[in-house]
Amino acid sequence: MEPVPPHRQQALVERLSRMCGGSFSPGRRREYFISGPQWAAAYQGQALFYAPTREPVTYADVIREFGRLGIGHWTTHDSDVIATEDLGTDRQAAEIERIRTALAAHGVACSMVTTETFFNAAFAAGPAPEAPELREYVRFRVRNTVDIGHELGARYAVYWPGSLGYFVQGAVDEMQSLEWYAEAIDAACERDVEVAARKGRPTLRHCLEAKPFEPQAEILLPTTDAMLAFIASGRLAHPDMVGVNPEYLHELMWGGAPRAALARALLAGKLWHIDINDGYRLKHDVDIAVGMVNPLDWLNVLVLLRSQGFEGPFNLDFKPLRTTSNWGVFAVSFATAVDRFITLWEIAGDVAEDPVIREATDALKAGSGVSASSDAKTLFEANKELLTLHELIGHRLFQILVGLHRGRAVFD
Ligand code: GCO
Ligand code: MN
Ligand code: MN
Repeated sequence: MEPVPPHRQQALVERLSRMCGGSFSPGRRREYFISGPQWAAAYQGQALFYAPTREPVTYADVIREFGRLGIGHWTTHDSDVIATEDLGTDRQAAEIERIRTALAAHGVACSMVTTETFFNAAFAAGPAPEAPELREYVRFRVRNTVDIGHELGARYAVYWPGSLGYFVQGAVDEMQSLEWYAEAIDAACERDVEVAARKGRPTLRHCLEAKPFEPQAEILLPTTDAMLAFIASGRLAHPDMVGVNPEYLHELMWGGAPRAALARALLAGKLWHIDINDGYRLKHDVDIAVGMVNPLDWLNVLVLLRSQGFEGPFNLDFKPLRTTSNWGVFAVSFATAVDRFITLWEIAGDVAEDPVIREATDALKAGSGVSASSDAKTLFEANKELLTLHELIGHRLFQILVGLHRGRAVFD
């Protein structure tokens, strides 16, 4: 093949994207409760061993591009859009006005706000540090995020405790830290009750997000299950206002089954928000876009969510690859991530309707009809052939994922 000079490269990517097909219109994309994070779009490709590969982008760029793509919701950290030193000041109020204008101009709604309590040097000792003045600063940040959320019309607030943990054992008192972290969440909820009443708005849904490792060596609340236990611990003043925001990859990172983790959150009535992405088990937080690594697992996750009536928000918390250009972040990363999600969501609908899966599932539940009370051997024999359906269901899910159920020709 001939070399592709720089000025022809975007056209090539565009032509090959069109050849991929399977993309949805912006209007269709807007029918789903999908949100795009400011920080994901603005991620410049940097990491500990990686220099940035992309130019900075502003929230105005991100909101405009989300609007154009049909990503109807936008999410942000407080400090993604307001300089840390401006938080809580008149300059914040002016910036919020500009953000509202940008959102309205592009038909995008702010669905969720989140507090950055990990990046700034003030959080060197995490979001529940020993010094009272640092904890007061954390409370200021979460209260202020609640204010921002109400100003921007959000319905959700997310908290990822980030560095709630330690590098060296014994330096941090786990019990005390967890109690202090509960105080920060209480401060957010209490502010919310006040502001919501003043503004005549519903209170926000406060969602805790866990990650098993990074950025601390050991994490105090590493999994969604740990978050559920924290919510139920009796330490929170408003446990009814607090739920979870599981991130697909974060459950995979500790070796868990994301679908089972989501099921446990659903059982507890606390699944309120999800970060959607992909990656590998027992590895670091690679934040690959949804469906690129584990499409079959994702299909099963969506089958569960659809069957339980969970319809979002689905927050695209991924990192566009470092090899993707600024232009490619919107033209390829976000566009294809949304389209893969919608495709998997629709295929999950096919699973629910599929006659093979339906009959197999019903048959398993009907059992053999043989009553053999405590005779284990007879009970086993009576169900033996029926249980073979488990493997057939697994095969059928594969067929549905690759479209074989729609009559794709078999290979001779
Ligand atoms: C991560 C986390 C974050 C959080 C965000 C919202 O992997 O870094 O998932 O992206 O979701 O801070 O609280
Ligand atoms: Mn996340
Ligand atoms: Mn992540």
